[in-house]
Amino acid sequence: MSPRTRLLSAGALLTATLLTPACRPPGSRAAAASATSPAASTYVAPGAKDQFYLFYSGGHSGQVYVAGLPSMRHIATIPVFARYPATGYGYDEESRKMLGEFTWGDMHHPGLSQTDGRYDGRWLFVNDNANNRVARIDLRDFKTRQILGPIPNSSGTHGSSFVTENTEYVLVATRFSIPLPKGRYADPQRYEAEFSGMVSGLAVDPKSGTLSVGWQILTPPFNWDLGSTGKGPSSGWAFWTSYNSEMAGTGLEANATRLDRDYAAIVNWRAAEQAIKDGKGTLTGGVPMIDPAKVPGVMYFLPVPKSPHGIDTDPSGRWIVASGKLQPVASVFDFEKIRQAIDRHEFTGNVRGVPVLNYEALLEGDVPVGLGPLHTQYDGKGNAYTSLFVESAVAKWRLPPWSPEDRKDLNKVVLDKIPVHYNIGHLVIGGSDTREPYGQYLVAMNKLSKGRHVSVGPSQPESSELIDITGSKMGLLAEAFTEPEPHFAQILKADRITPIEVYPKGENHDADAVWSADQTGITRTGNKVVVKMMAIRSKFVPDVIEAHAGDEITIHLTNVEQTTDMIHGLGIVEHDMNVVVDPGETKTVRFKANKTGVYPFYCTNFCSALHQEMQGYLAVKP
Ligand code: RUQ
Ligand code: CUA
Repeated sequence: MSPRTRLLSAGALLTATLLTPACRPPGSRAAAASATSPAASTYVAPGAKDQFYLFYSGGHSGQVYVAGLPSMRHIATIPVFARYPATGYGYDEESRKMLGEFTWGDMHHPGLSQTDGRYDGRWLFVNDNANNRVARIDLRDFKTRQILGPIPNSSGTHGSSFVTENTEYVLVATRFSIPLPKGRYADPQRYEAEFSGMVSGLAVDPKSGTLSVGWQILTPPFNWDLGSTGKGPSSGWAFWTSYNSEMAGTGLEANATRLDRDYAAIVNWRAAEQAIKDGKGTLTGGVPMIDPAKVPGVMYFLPVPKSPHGIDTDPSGRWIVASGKLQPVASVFDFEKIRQAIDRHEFTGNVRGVPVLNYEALLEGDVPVGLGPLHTQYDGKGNAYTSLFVESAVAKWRLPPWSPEDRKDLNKVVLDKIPVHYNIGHLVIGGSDTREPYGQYLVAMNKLSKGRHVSVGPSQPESSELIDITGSKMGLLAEAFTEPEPHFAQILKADRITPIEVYPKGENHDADAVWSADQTGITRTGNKVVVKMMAIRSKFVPDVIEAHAGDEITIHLTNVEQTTDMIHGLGIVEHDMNVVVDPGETKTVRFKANKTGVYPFYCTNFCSALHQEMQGYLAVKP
């Protein structure tokens, strides 16, 4: 089939999908009957625990949500890019500083840290498409420990967070292009001439996990989309799709879908790293930047079907699968052939000095998976699973090697299809991006739920579905609300990590921590009042803070408990202040006492039978 006929049939099938069984009305008898037996396999009895963590991005809520699998129960919220009074995040000095000038973020793709191509359970990295940041969550305590950014020379970190095999880097590509350096004005009508995109290598400190911008690669103003990192034969490489190879500055809906092919970037990140070491970068916005036209070997372009979205490396690292959302196929490329073509300089031309590989020569096959293919995940047993946005389904298909028979009609490698409700975006299989996927479960993260829950008004609840992938046919097990706006997720075996539940006293190096009543106190220097306060069941010491209007008040609050789940909060009435301290933790809050009067403060986290008595006063004199 030529790309054009493919497109035509996509259009025809699109109309047909409106009538498919995927849209069977919820609550129909068939649905109710089939729901009884699978329920047992997702049932986690009281006192029993889930087998897996599901970390899913909260989109423009800016948070990471944690659910257990297979129960799909939401068990935790990890605030990252937005304040969250439930844990006091964004109120104390440390987290306020991390959040900086922004009150929200748009999180899309969480990525777990890896060692030797397997999840090591140390960190979870997440991106903020809106404010060009990437954050690191420490899985030792499930807390956000760093927010890096805004990343220089970058706009829209959508193409992240892709972690390399040994967490050398978190790789980021830009969704938007801008005139460089950042802050420079250029007429958007001069988009092609004036705007640039960027691929960034964020270096990860192997001990602390601290992120820093290592290097960048300048790109044409394509809109970079999803990506993945290599392993095995593709170790040291990374891949992104793009749309808008037309380089249209405005009216993208029409102007960025004119050409039949867009480009995927094939990036040799080890070569980029080496080029920087060899001094081939130019300092731009404080970051060494590589122009791939001047430094050969770091970047290549591979044509892929029109307006692609996902590009996913299989667990062996040999097969690279790109999906064009406007064509009903998953295109499979053999990295070994890509590598050979690169070594032999078999290019069809170049775009701005970046060599272009030969699509026809490198394509292993276009698998007719269905309509609106977005993302592909792997079970580690030779099968791939592609989400079909338009068709509201997941297609299961077989990776190469294919027999000559298969090749004659690749419909034969499509093994199964299951409807989802509705319009699936991402899907996730535990460990799909590692050498050893867990298989077992697939979670479909659906974009629209259209009446799958009791109505709560115009803002329809989001819905994700748990699918059993252990058999030859996929089986729908359960459906659950997932906080908006879910994008990608990661699944981690629960026994892979042992989070701490108390901060050991010996580890608290805060100079202002206090552990007994005699260490607490209030000192005044000019109009600065410093309070060292202790929280313990069920009191604050001291429990009266005297101040004058206009004073700057700093409270260092230590929770001296060393017992699991003994958490205290400090909320100050009419002061927009709430800090929460975990056992053994010290946090600092700072604010202006600019109102005279007496303002109660109290413990906001239920801690004991006398929790209600845990209170005090901020007494402000004129
Ligand atoms: S994108 S629905 Cu933001 Cu992850 Cu593909
Ligand atoms: Cu301390 Cu409630």
